[in-house]
Amino acid sequence: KILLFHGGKKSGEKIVVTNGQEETFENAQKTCREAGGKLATPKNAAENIAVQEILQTKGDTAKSYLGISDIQVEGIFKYLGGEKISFTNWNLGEPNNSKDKEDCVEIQDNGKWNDIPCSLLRLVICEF
Ligand code: GN1
Ligand code: CA
Ligand code: CA
Repeated sequence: KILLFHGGKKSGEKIVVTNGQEETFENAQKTCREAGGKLATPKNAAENIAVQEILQTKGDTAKSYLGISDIQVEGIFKYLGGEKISFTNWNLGEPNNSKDKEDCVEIQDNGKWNDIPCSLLRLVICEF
């Protein structure tokens, strides 16, 4: 397989890396899947920090999608595999489903999460 990613961060058994591109949720999900991974899905504080550290290397208040959404049932956030989420790091006041159309989750360079529309462009960070 061609090496598409570099500069990754290891946390336990997971490696998180970016391809440096900004994509919609659907396309970012596809990019990660085609590379043999999935969208970054931090399940504890250490994994969340690994993603945060990648964002900090990008500067310019970079943000990326997580592999989490409430597309199926409004207000119930689930992993891409369908289970309810077990770890969260929401910013104060989030998730707020602003304008009734925020079903995807971004992580900001302070490590905090915010729900946003899935159509926005965000840095692709995958986990392997
Ligand atoms: C942003 O721009 P505004 O205030 O309508 C953000 C929401 C946050 C909110 C927090 C697209 O909404 O997700 O909950 O700030 N929207 C976007 O105040 O980033
Ligand atoms: Ca929502
Ligand atoms: Ca929000």
